[in-house]
Amino acid sequence: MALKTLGQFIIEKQADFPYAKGELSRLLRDIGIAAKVINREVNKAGLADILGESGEQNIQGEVQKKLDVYADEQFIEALSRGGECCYIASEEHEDGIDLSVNLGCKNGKYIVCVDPLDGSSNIDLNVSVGSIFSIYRRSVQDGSEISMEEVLQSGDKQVAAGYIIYGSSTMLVYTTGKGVNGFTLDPSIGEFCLSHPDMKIPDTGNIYAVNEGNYLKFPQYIKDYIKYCQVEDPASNRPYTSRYIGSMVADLHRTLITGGIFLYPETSQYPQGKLRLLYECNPLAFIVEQAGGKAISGRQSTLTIQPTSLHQRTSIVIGSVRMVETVEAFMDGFYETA
Ligand code: P6P
Repeated sequence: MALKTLGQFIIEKQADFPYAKGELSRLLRDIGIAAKVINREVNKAGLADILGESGEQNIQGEVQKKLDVYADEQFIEALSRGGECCYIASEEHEDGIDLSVNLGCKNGKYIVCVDPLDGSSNIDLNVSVGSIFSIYRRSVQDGSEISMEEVLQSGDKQVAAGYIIYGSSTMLVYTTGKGVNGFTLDPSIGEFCLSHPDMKIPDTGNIYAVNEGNYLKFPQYIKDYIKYCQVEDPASNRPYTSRYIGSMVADLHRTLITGGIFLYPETSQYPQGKLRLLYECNPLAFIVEQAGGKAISGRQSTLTIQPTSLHQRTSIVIGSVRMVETVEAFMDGFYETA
């Protein structure tokens, strides 16, 4: 396959959008730039003095690793400079960042929700971590001050979403609503190159990913489903394999490629679920559904949830469509307790 860079691909696909004037293309390229800069630091975290904790706490009450802060700064820097984005909702900031006050971003048409470095508690363990982004268009395009209802749009209104996984290789995977494509960073030329065109998630699989340490806190239908995964039934390829990395981007990337299911259900500790809707679950749900999979939060499709706050949490069951449907069947009590 001839080498095709992310930049070339974005321009080529711009034709998919008859009214595109290149703003979204530039925005995606700005994100790619931030990803390359973050990748450089993540890859040498063990060496540079940016390992370890910055001492401050982010709004999640988690001690911020310096790389969290660094990654957040890179996205803000790249998006401010690019001028296409007028507002950023970041996991690292309690309030959103209104860029429209910057002259260059005043007419930015896009809102970006970002988890600059998800799974960062794994940084010191050399486990793969990731950045996750979600892009919306402003509902008004008159350069007026942005309102919260423009920011709090449901996931099915996303115009684009993606993630970067900093792993054994660094990949950027994204969708603009017309399929999912994956790009691998070639460090020798400093470019993301198309390596996984038109990604599709298998409609079933035999890997389930859940933090089983929460087992006793799960609702009964989840406990029943987990037992179902462990019961011997060669006809349905069970028992499944359990894989849980604790870094959502890494777990979802594996699920997208091999098929399988990832569950972070509501628990007694997190009755709304733990994971964040705007910059973890919505972008990953958009990608997985664009690749032919499914994502639900309780009985609702994750992408239809109407957000009410920037950092709200949700439960999520996401992955191969037939496996998610089996969980729905357990929810509806169609299965005997295993
Ligand atoms: P737990 C990382 O902190 C994160 O937000 C996701 O990347 C990951 O899937 C989840 O939390 C892990 O949570 O409670 O299983 O450690």
